[in-house]
Amino acid sequence: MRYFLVWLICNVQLVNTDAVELTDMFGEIQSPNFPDSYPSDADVTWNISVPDGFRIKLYFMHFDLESSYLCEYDYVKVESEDQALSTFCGREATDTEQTPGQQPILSPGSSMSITFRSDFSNEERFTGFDAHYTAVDIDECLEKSDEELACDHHCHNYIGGYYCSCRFGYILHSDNRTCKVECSDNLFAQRNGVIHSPDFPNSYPKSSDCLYRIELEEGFFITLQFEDSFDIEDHPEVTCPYDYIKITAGVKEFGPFCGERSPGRIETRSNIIHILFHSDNSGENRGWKLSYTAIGDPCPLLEPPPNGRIDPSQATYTFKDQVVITCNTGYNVLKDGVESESFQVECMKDGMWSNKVPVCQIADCKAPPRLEHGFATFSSPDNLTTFQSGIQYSCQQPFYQMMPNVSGTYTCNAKGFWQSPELGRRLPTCQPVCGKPRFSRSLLARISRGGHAQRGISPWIAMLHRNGRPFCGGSLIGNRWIVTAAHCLHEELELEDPVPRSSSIISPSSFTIILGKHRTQRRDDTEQHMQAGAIFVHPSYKPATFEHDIALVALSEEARLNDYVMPICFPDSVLPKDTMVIVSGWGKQFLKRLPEALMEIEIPLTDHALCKEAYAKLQKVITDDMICAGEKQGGKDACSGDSGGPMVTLNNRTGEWQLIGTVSWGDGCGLNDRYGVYSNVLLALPWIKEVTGVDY
Ligand code: 4AZ
Repeated sequence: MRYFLVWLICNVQLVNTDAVELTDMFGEIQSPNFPDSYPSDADVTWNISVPDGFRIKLYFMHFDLESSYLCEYDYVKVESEDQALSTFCGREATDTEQTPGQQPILSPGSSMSITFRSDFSNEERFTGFDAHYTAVDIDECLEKSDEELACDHHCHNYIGGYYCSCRFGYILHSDNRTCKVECSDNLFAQRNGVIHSPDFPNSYPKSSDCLYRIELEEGFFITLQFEDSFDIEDHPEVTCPYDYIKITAGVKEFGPFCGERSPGRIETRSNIIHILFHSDNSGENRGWKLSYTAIGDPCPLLEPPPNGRIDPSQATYTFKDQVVITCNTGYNVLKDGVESESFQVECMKDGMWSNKVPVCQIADCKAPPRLEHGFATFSSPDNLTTFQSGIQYSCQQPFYQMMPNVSGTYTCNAKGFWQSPELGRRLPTCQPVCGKPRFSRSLLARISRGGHAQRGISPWIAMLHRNGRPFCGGSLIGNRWIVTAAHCLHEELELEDPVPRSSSIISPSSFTIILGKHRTQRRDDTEQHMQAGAIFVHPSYKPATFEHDIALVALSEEARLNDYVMPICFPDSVLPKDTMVIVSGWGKQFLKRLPEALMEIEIPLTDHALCKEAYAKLQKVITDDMICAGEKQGGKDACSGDSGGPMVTLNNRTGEWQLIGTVSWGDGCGLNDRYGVYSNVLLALPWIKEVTGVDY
């Protein structure tokens, strides 16, 4: 009797009479008639299949089959992908037969087939089996030991499958398994460097094609030096079938290289090199590392020029090497007629220097600049003007002196400039010596009485000459200024005129200034005739009151200083009353006669209050810009024609004569209790210095 019965728990498809296809994720299978005894001659197969990434777990809850040697009669056979997993029969396991017991059965893949078979007879009544199955996830990450299928870096399992990912810096290859690197764009443009496989000395990435380009200027030759540590996957018989390194240098090729022997040193003689490193999808090798250098053809040895040097100093120079030629201190680089501090030459690709070595020429200060009223003398007999030569500036003695008071020694410095320890590159000036007449007063007694001055004793005095006769005096300041009285430079004016009008000032061309003058109406050998260039009247001058009766006349040419022509010095302090001063001039004498020659008197300065008082009686005001001098009893006094002339005194500290005042006015001449009135030079000094620029 042949029959069979199939229990269908869920979605069971009958393909033929003895095979059941099961595709659900879980289910139950039972022997026919279960829990009743199963029929004879039963032959049922359950084909369970679940999606990829799952396996099937089968668990028997009940098992009761006829027992037979090696399960020949009745049995349950579990297979997977044509491979028998187990065959069960009986009730309990023996040495030769197995029962499923408590142990679940796992399929290696996603399908399992279970076959139940009974023979034609059963000696007893057997209830068969009842089993459950479920689809269980495969953890591929744990199970894929096969290197071909395992993830290269990270494995991530999920229900029904897995995926691979890569470490930072790597990208997943299209095989979804290996991790490669993007390394096709490495450009090296330096003259030396180091290149190595990715991650060296750790294993290099798989499935990668790395390109390293070294591209230098034409003229360089690149040399590669591989380190001894070299490890690229190879094959005992075939040359580098998996991983390799290949070098292209222009038309030349080097490699492929693989294995553990380093290629060592490779002289490519090329300026452009491509290094290709290929790895396949398997293998764990450490890779390689190289350093490269590039040099060009050498240039001929360079000799430094005499008195010069070359930096840097090397035994050999090759393409692109640059040297700087500099000269020793005091020498300058001379190239094509142009002087400079340094000169650079470069080794070219053809092995020639870009330029010839220049010469070092000694710095030359050239002829020393001219010093007005002075001169330079050379320290060396052959008048050398080159580096470290010396010169000595001097002023025309004794009428000019050096200002500031320095040695006047200059040395030619390394930069080609005359340089002094005190003034650097600035020149001193030669200023007129003031107030030191060659002739000194020998007969003071005579002066005290008033009388003719000695020739040259007052070399600063100037005679203002107009219409054939002297009309005023003045004093030489510096070598081109005369200080005089403002009223001397006025046309005859009405005393009511409160302020000087410019039109009332006489024309500079209408009078002459005579220096070195002594005699009144006869020519002197020493005289120098000068023209006035311009007239400057004190801005506060009041013709009506003679306040600030002082003016400056610019000479149209410089005075030639000598024993008879010398400027007077400026005053430096207020003098006490009774200080003796000397007044000189060609003014009228008593009896209204002109003297034959320059006259001078020595008188004391008058107390300002006393003078004020004396003139108050006459309703005349003595202001602070006026100084009075003279003796109470009268006698010695300046007079008409002396105006503008000097009132001087000897500064005992400096030994110089100073200009204290200029003759201005007075009530009559030499009268008792009347004093001569002079314009105060010290008070006008700021204005004088500003207008003349003279400051010594
Ligand atoms: C004058 O007429 C003049 N006694 C100068 C000075 C004096 C008087 C007059 C002082 O130039």
